[in-house]
Amino acid sequence: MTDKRVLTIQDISCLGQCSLTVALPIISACGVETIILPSAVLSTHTGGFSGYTFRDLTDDIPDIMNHWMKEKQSFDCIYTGYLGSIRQIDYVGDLIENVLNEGAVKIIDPAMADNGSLYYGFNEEFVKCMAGLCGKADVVLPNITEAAFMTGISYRAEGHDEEYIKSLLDGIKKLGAKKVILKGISYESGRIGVAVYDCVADDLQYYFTEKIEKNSHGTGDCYAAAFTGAVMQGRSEYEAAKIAADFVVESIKKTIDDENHWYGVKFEKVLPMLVEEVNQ
Ligand code: PXL
Repeated sequence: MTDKRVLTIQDISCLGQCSLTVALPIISACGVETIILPSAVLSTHTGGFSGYTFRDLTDDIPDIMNHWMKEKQSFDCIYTGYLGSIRQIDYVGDLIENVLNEGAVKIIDPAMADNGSLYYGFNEEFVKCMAGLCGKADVVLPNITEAAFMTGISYRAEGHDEEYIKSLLDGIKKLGAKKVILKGISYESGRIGVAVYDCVADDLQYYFTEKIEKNSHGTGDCYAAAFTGAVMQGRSEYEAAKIAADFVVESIKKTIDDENHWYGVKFEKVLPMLVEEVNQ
């Protein structure tokens, strides 16, 4: 069996424990070769810092892709996270067409919103294009806010019920996605979970963990990276969703007592547990 290779395209936020600076170490720790395509370089992420630098690398994306094509390099999975513009979303479509092996897994994390609001710099048009990209995915990993934006269903912070969750899942299915991992579901206080929905088989499962009352940045990126690593190592989507959830909860716990560490989570401390779980 040849080893699997994942291509991930996201920004580099030099400081901030998100996007590529978490995807590369996490997927690599899972034992999976990780090819990166940096879409931009920022001094920090945009969620709470001000005055950050921003170097747009959009124009490099087609050149990088063309070089890989010339070198006959192709990949078993594409995993996309934070994308900075509609043009970048279009280029992801080109990468899907041109540098994936037959049967490659397309994992799209529509990282663009949380807690009921879009991240700085995004608008309705971007949401529409991201919804289009999600329609091409094998697995989409939205949180409740992103699912609400992409389906046009109103956002509910908590007090979810199954009817609400199923309407979001059905909306994402209608975009064309094959599987949905919907994050941030709250059916009872003190518990939070993910829905793992197979759109084709119409099969819905849940996994719940304790809810830690802390708004943490970058946890969606840690979740998607751990999920991708686990799936590439042959775990089912449900197992991968569970492994990723436990990884994120432990990462938040390792961070919660350090009030200076507000910008991300100390996922590095939990990599040994992740590696063990993925390889069990
Ligand atoms: O964690 C998502 C993310 C990634 N990259 C950048 C961000 C954010 C969220 O705010 O600002 C640059």
